[in-house]
Amino acid sequence: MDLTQFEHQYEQLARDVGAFKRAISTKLMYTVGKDPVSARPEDWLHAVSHAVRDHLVERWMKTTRAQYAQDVKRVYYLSMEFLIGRTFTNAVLALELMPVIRQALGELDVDVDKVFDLEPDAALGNGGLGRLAACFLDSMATLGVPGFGYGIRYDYGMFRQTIVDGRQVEVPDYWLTGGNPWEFPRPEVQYRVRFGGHLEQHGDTVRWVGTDDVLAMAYDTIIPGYGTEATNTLRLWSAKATEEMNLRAFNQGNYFGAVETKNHSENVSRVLYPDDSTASGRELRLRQEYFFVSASLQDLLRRYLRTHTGFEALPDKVSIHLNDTHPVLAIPELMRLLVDEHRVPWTHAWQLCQKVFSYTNHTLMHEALETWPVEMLGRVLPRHLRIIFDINAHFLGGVSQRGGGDPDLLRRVSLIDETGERRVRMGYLAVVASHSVNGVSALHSDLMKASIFRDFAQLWPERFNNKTNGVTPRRWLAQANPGLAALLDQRLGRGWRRHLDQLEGLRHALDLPGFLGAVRKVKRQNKERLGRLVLKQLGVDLNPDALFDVQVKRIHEYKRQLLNLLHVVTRYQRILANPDAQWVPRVVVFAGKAASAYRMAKLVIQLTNDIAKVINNDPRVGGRLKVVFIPNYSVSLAEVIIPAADLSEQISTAGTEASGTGNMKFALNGALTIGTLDGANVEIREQVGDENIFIFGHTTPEVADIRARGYQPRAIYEADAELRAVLDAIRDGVFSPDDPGRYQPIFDALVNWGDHYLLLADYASYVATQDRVDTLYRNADEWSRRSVLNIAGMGLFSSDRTIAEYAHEIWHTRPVIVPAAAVQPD
Ligand code: B1N
Repeated sequence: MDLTQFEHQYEQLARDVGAFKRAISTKLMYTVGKDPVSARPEDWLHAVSHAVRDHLVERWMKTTRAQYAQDVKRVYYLSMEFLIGRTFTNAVLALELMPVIRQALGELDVDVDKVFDLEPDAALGNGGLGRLAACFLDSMATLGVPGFGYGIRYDYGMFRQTIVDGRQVEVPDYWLTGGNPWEFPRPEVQYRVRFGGHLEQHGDTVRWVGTDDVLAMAYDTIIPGYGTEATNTLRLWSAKATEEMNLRAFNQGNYFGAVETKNHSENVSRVLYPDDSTASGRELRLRQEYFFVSASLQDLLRRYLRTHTGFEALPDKVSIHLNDTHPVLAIPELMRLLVDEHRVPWTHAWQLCQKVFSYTNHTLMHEALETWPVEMLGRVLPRHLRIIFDINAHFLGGVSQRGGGDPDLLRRVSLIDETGERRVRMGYLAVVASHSVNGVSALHSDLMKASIFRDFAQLWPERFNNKTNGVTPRRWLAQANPGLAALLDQRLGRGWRRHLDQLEGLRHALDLPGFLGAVRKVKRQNKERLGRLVLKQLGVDLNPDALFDVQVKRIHEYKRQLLNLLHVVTRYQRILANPDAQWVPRVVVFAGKAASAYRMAKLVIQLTNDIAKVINNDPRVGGRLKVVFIPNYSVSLAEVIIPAADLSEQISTAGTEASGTGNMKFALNGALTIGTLDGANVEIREQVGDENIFIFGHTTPEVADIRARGYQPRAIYEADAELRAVLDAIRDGVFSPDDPGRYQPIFDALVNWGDHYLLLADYASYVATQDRVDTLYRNADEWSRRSVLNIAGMGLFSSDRTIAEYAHEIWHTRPVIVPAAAVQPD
């Protein structure tokens, strides 16, 4: 008798489980070197990771072979940051192996969830920019785009944030302690990267000599695609001292000196700069940027030259994407390699550059726009400075030929800022050398053309375009929110993982009996999951029926966590003034890191913790308001926090947040947004409908107008009694009785020093909108309906859509065709 399909599947599962049990046990013994009786959970994690990795390796090799056979155009995504987070669950889901792995580990008597939770995050990034790069890798693989990530293998990733007496204390993140089962060291792939030295001119040719060198060694990580065999590579560079550096010093008999020099040269890949949207301006950072860019370009040229002679075909086979200005030294480096090493004539080399490079801008914040002192660049990279001067002369020559009668134009667009200490403007260099310059949301791309690149947008309007950011639904829905994913699978089938616009289908489910209740139940379970974490970490008990109001992101003045706190204190004072009213219970959740040198951001963290302490322990509040600051925000923490949110706080001053991607993750998980018309919030509103999002505050032109007219925050403070009471309480030490003057600087920043981000101007509108939030939350069905309409509208914000746009409109790449899997023999 024929077996039914179900029985077939069951038999297959049993076979797979058996095979994985054997594979895991083998890895435990022969790769990890542990006896099952003494293996720690960490050992099991390594064993099962290696077992899963083997499956990816087969796909990886197949993809690489197909890429060569089809001579595809490759995209190189150069980024100082890749904020990957954990890999294990992601890999298992990509292989559709979760049930098999769970059962196999269960049968081996391993506590599955405990083991999953042991994996350290790969935190090789700061925030949105680094996480975007990670989502892009996932989407490139999923779409079969032949994409390579190139970056730095930092020994220390983003610092671990601890909170001591309410204050942020940074702890180093040595994430490689337990070994990294996902990386493949490639000691055979090493390039020499040169620093310092001087130039010698020989007729027409320039020689760069007398340099201090360091080696860049490759480490590869497999990037699996979802629902495809296509698999890509993230190649990260680690610094190693050169042989001659070792020998020279050792031979002089100075053993310790030798080790010191070696350490010094290897410092270049030691640690991630913990700055988000602020410039760092340190020489080591410049060296890091050049280090990974030089190794990457040598590597990709070598790969190209393996199958091509001459550089004629380079633009048809290679696209190099610059993730912000951090990798912009790739431009003079490509010129150097082509002109100095491969003897390509300058003009031809420059044409190649312009066809190969494209650039994404991620911020308009003046302090984050990279410039390097001419003096420093000339010392660290003399050849590159000379090339930049030559590019500038060639470019300015062209501009003056076009005329236009603006005598100031040349000074304004010059790659060298001559006001004060001479500096190289890296953003301008990127624009001049690229065929495409894009912003990351519609609003940001418009503002970019009107502000920082205004003159260039007039010179070359065709170069500028928008690519609104997106997030990968695999990690941010399937992995982070298995409850919601299961519900979507029931209603819509499994296709949304690759075709997120299928979420539109939820509109038809709104009136199905029980559907809104089921959505609510999932949300409640996610809130309970977060509640358990908060209880364990902070000892604070959260009521899962309360409205979970969440702001998690880097701490920065422009993101206005402080405005959120002004509302929290307002609510606190209202509860005290009117204790018998029917308050909608709220839990206000904060998380996020402050750059280690950013005083004001650190003070905001301390204020949050001080406010939390007072409110959570005030018996008069009676649990109707709770405030928590969850330490050490990270990708893996975000995966727990975001699915538990009812309300998503996206409240930056209009015109300051380039896009935001947290805003998309929250809405995708059914949170309603309270936000300004900033970044991608504008497009989120268009997708979900004005009725289903809480928009407040001044718009970008209004902000400009207020500033132009001479903004007077003190007048607002004096006119609004409720706001005044809040600010006075903060100033007078209500939340810092042990140190009453602690928050005077915050009061001053808002009331006396100009309130640069217009918190006071948006306060009344924000608080009134929070009242509307309460009103809606009282109507559970209506809230859930709008929550579903948010999910339904998020199709556009898949990073698959974003990457498809980059691939078609900027890179002009086609997917690699990976031959379908051969039928597995029994
Ligand atoms: O890039 C994200 C956007 O969604 C955010 O709005 C934007 O703030 C973020 C210097 C940055 N812009 N600039 C940075 C990061 C590190 C650093 O050292 C600047 N990050 C962003 C993705 O587009």
